[in-house]
Amino acid sequence: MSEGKLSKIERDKLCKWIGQSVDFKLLYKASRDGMSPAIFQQRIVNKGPTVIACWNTDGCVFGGYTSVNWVVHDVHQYDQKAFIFRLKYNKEHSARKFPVNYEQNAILFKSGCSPSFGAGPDLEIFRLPTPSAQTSATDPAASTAIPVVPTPIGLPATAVTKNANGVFENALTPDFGKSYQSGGVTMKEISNNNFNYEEVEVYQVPESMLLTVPWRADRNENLATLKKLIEDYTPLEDVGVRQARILLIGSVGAGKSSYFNTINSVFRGHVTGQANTGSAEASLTTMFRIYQIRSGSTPLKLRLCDTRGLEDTEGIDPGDLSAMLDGHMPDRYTFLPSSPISSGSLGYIKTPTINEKIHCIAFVIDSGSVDVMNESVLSKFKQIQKLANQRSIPQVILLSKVDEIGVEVENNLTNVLYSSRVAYVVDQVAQLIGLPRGHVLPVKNYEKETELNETVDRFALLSLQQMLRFADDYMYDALD
Ligand SMILES: Nc1nc2c(ncn2[C@@H]2O[C@H](COP(=O)(O)OP(=O)(O)OP(=O)(O)O)[C@@H](O)[C@H]2O)c(=O)[nH]1
Ligand SMILES: [Mg+2]
Repeated sequence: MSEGKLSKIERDKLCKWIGQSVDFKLLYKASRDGMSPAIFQQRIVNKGPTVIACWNTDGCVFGGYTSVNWVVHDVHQYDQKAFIFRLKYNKEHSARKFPVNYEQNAILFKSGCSPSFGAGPDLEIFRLPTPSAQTSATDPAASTAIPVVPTPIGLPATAVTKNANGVFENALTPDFGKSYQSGGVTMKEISNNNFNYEEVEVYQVPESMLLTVPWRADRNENLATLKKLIEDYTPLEDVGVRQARILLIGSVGAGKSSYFNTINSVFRGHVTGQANTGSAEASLTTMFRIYQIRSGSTPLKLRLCDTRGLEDTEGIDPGDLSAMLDGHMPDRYTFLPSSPISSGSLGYIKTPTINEKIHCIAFVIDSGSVDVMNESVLSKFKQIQKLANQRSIPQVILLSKVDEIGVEVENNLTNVLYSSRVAYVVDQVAQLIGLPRGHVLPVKNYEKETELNETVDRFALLSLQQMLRFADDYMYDALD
């Protein structure tokens, strides 16, 4: 934004109060447009969230924010996010936010009047002069772009005109604190009760999808450190687990095999596609795979277990679930329709050790499917959770395809932790599955890329490390 009088500091302050980083677009400027109900109506109605800022002749800067549309109406509009603010007092920076108290009276824009905040009104922007007050003494030459014809004496004014000094004079007596929380501050301490303006501006502040504060704090470690942490990972020695086993389970096409490929790529140093991935009606993965991952030639002390899609009719039989969790299912076991693995099946592991059991379950869920999750998949998740809880196996949600949540993430993956839409989906999926939000791990898998990307690697490693911590919890539990 280049136009407009708000400084960067002032805009940043407002963004912080609004709770999002926003793009300010100048809609109205008194010195350019004049000051009348008609022009305000023309410029600010139906423009979504707006900031109105006033500069008075004492060097006070104050105004109001609303997150809802201005509409011309006889009754107040509801807005729980509205606030009145002070940015400068007598030329000094003195920022203070006064949130709305009675949301139902947040804003009002009556026909032929000024837009106002609160039922006091707590803040009114201007007041048309009464017929007797409006004289031909106003300087018509001072008003510019939209010329205001001086009102003949005796007729109601239609505008506040500039005086010879270019100031818009207003006699206002707002009743501040009626609908907004004054916190003991008076209107005098905001504006000096001076409503003679050098400038008034209105900005459109379209809701951005980016938060100013991340919905989850990022970790400090750089990529190399995160990688090293996983390379150095060793399961709790005393329990006899050589490699932590993480089970990837979810719907057809959720990104289970792609997640393995992504982790494998990070440690191989280039994008690999060892596991078959793609889209098909039925699951592409037909076998239970217990993947080994190597960093150079050294195997990591963890394994990722890939499975067939859950909703598939030829998919995982309920009887297979407990066999998988308990370590009876061998690597490369082919899932059979309505025929669960049994002790007679080829390779069946009769007496699995704790090393062969699952130590952490990752429900792999496509971000785009959270709203429309298939009932049968959800009930299978619940079934698995029940089995997992009986065995004290920790569970997480790998929220895959996070890049598809919105353009702000698709264009720049580093926005994941700042995207309000990602935050919303994280909340939604945590509720749906019934796990704490901290157990939801957003990831973007390698799919179209041919080269490694630091941010993709970062989220993949963060998720893996979190799962290893949960796997450790399982082992500590087994030890106690
Ligand atoms: N945009 C995007 N696409 C992804 C992501 N992860 C996976 N995909 C794509 O989604 C499709 C399915 O991915 P898979 O990894 O095969 O899914 P799966 O869960 O293993 O599926 P089945 O084995 O068939 O049950 C593939 O076309 C992937 O390229 C991701 O994070 N972002
Ligand atoms: Mg697969």
